[in-house]
Amino acid sequence: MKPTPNTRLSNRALAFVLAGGRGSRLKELTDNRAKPAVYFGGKTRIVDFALSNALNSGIRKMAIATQYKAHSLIRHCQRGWGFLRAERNEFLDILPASQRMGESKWYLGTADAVTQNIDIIDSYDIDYIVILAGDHIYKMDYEVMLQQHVDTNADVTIGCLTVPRMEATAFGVMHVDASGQITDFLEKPADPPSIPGKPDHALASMGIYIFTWSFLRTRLLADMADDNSSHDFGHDIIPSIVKGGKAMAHRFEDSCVTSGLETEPYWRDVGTIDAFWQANIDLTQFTPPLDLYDTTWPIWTYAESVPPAKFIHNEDGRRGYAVSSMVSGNCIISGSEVSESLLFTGVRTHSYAKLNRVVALPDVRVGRHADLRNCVIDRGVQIPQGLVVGQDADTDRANGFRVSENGIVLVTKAMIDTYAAKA
Ligand code: ADQ
Ligand code: ADP
Repeated sequence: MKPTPNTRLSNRALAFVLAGGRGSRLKELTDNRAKPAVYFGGKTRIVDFALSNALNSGIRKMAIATQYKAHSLIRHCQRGWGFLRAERNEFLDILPASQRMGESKWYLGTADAVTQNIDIIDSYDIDYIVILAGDHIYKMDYEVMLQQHVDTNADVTIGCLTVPRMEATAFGVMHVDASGQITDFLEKPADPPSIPGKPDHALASMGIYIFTWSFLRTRLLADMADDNSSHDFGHDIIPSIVKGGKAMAHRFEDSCVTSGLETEPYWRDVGTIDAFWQANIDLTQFTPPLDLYDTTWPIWTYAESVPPAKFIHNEDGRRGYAVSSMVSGNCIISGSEVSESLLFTGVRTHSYAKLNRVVALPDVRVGRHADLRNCVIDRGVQIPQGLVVGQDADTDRANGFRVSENGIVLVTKAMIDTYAAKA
């Protein structure tokens, strides 16, 4: 019998992750790190979702374009993704903005981040490029989308999902015909057009694009020479292909990965403090909307080798416990109550402290008798003894903490330093 050649399209594709944006709506959480490097879900960082999706889809060649506050992102990628082996033709190439093709020091827009690396991408010898944002939480099989791209002979295939119409102002919004071809594309419209027959919903771009590399390459060179272009996929490249080429919509429902636990397709842009807090707290629910325990679609990350979480009585017999919570390795819950909270690696809570609906990033220390509710505590913050957070917004603001629109409190190291200096 004749052997069958490997026809998986993912073998001939590059995943190109855009990770250079500022993500300023996450406020002080992105003061020192890019949004894709922000922690999520107890062990992982946001960028691990796009990279894991690529790996789980069978894509072995990956590149990540970085620029803004890239240090911890680069360190994370080097440590966590170093297991890819160049000799097996698998890699994650880190591409900081560095004046390769054009004159500019920075990537001007998302398309420019690809253009400036054309020579490097050529050297990868790939047929397809899967452009991804490094800042969304979801599980998706890109092989399914690649197959659609090839089957429909599209110039570009764009991942899309249905969102409430009023939220669509933050997205590229499209109209499609019966065949799925995009007939109109508006980047972040003030008054988003709705889906025919669904007045309260719009079809939004997920910022995921698949191109045949030779096609995109030609387009990018033309775009580079266009002084009127902002060199951005959403503003320039996509609208021009919709007008003069074949742009196809790919529905997220067709390729989203579920373990069976998720009741609907899960995709989140955790771009605000409120969205970030909610998506993390949601994971502690009895039936969470996103299954992180799905062994068929693991989310890969850099994991330190640490001892297990520990729960202990204090000397007075006060119990240390956590309920409806996720507690990572190297946490010690000593004589304190933790509920509906998510604790990242290495969090320590001391006697008589109470944590309710708290997202505590790695290495947080919570002093005795502290009472924390509805808050996000940044990495390494030492909460002083007896501090109360999340009960009165005016007090929290007076203490120098940030209170979000929905009343979620953000506490960072700099804020605690200022607070401690005043006390
Ligand atoms: P936005 O998310 O607003 O809209 P953008 O700010 O361009 O678009 O960010 C997309 C991704 O590119 C992010 O991961 C960001 O970090 C990165 N990025 C931004 N500027 C960059 C640069 N100069 N160099 C490298 N990387 C950069 C986009 C689309 C919309 C779509 C939404 C979906 O434009 O049409 O609906 O994504 O979230
Ligand atoms: P409290 O929570 O009462 O303020 P501690 O922080 O001193 O008290 O911790 C109480 C217990 O936590 C210790 O007796 C020990 O069992 C455990 N513990 C604290 N730090 C460590 C550590 N680095 N490694 C292992 N166990 C520890």
